[in-house]
Amino acid sequence: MSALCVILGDQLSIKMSSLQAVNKDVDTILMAEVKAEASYVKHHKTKIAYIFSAMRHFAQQLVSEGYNVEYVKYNDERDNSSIYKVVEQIVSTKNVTNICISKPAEYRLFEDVSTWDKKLGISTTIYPDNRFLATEERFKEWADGRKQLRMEYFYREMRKEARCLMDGDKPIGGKWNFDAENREKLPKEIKPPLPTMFEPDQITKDVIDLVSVEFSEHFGDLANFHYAVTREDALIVLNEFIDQRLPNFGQYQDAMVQDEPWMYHSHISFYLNSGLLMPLEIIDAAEQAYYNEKAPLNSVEGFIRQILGWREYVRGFYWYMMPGYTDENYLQASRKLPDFYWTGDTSMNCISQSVKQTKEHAYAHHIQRLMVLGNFALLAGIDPKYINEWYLIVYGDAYEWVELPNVSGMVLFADGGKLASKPYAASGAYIHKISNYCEHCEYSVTEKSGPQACPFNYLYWGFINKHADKFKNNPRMAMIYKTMLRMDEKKLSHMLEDSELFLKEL
Ligand code: FAD
Ligand code: DLZ
Ligand code: SF4
Repeated sequence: MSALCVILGDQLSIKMSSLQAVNKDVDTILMAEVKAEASYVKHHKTKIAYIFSAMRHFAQQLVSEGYNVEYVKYNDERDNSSIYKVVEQIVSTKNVTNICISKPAEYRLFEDVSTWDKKLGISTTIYPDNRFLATEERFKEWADGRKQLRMEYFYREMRKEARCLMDGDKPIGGKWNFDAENREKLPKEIKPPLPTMFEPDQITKDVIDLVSVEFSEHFGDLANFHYAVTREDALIVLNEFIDQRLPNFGQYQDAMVQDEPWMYHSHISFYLNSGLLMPLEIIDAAEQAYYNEKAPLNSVEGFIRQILGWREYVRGFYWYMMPGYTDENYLQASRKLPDFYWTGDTSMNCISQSVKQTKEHAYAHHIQRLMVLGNFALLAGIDPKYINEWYLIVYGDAYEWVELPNVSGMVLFADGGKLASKPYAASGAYIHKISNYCEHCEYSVTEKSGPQACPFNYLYWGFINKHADKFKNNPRMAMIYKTMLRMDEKKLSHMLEDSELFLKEL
């Protein structure tokens, strides 16, 4: 008996369910850099470099722990067009009696792996993906029969089950959610700390050279690659976040500042989504910081909610809705993606900042993704298929299980409200309230129409007007429609005209 255990590029944890079944004496671990995974979308160069380098480092760790590892590099001679192709070759040349793998995180690859045992004629065991706290069955049990799925209620159950920030059966502090305290602009005199950065070692340098040649056509820069590529270094990032940023995380969670990509966010999503870090250890570290009086409750609760709440919720939601969720387009948006999503060349400073930082780091923080880039796509009616592809390409933490619900559900309202109760549409005033981008912009955020007016202002009312039939009866949108009805007719028609003209020229 000898098993072939396949470890995918986002399963880089010694605790992976598939590895628990491995007998080091006889079994082989397969890891492979393959064309299909590296190019099913044209991933940001930094994302590929990160995954390949983290894979190579993890393979080294496995070898040092006594595992028998077969590692296929991108430019090896053999056919590495897909994971299946590599597995097929090994099965045909070695005495493999069965295959094991943890469930791939994306539906596309899961569907493929599900056909392996038939195609190869040997048993393939798919173990549950244990990089999450809630199983798919747990989510389904919670979701089945509910009129509405909402993160907040799922999160409360997760808090109770994980016994996290609980005082008996009540939430610590008497509330489940402290967001009301979490919406401040960053004062001018405060400068966020620099993120934790690592000098690339030889493995990373080799990979960067490979990516520069093989993926030269892909979006993004590589010059500033500074990410952790081992669990050891990812833990340094986590610890520095807990010490230096978590205390301010809540307060400035929504804030955006000119030329400050990192703010008080944790920058752990690359590591969490590829297995270098596991969710419970992060949640425990944050909770401990609260008990040790190193960070206030509004920050700790707000941060834990992102992981125990949002991350678990979107992942459960993805598997609950797939397949089919990729085709949702409730608002029938059909516009192509404007070029400035790739170049950042636009006079809208908030967009230019967010795109240029994305290009440089394969990272933008949540509010840039949601309220700038996402909000614009929603207001402008960009087709979900183009904007989903864009988000999947440009972020180093992007996998369909997390990208798709955030984009189609949270940002575009393409699912008609299955994930969120209302669209996150906002005018320039919102961006102005939480950032200093407008101070550096050619447009005027206070002007509502005319050549100097901030495009978000008239696009917002164009959007509200266009979708009145869909939203006017939504209780959370009622105020907006009342405001529109009370608006001076001339003022409204100028904004609607500007909106139409802008979209025509886009
Ligand atoms: P922090 O702000 O420090 O948050 C801590 C952690 O919480 C994150 O690392 C992440 O694991 C989790 N988290 C926070 N918000 C969410 C959320 N909405 N959904 C799931 N997990 C969350 N996150 C991804 O990991 N991959 C994506 O492809 C992705 N695409 C997004 C697309 C859009 C349109 C939006 C609005 C959000 C998206 N997010 C995505 C969620 C969020 O923006 C990122 O997780 C976050 O910016 C990563 O940076 P950070 O580690 O500094 O996060
Ligand atoms: C993202 C990615 C990339 C760029 N390359 C590889 C690869 O060469 N080999 C591999 O095993 N995994 C890679 N991955 C991660 C997979 O795409 C990921 O496992 C699936 O999308 C499931 O989440
Ligand atoms: Fe963005 Fe409008 Fe502010 Fe310019 S004025 S930065 S376009 S919100």
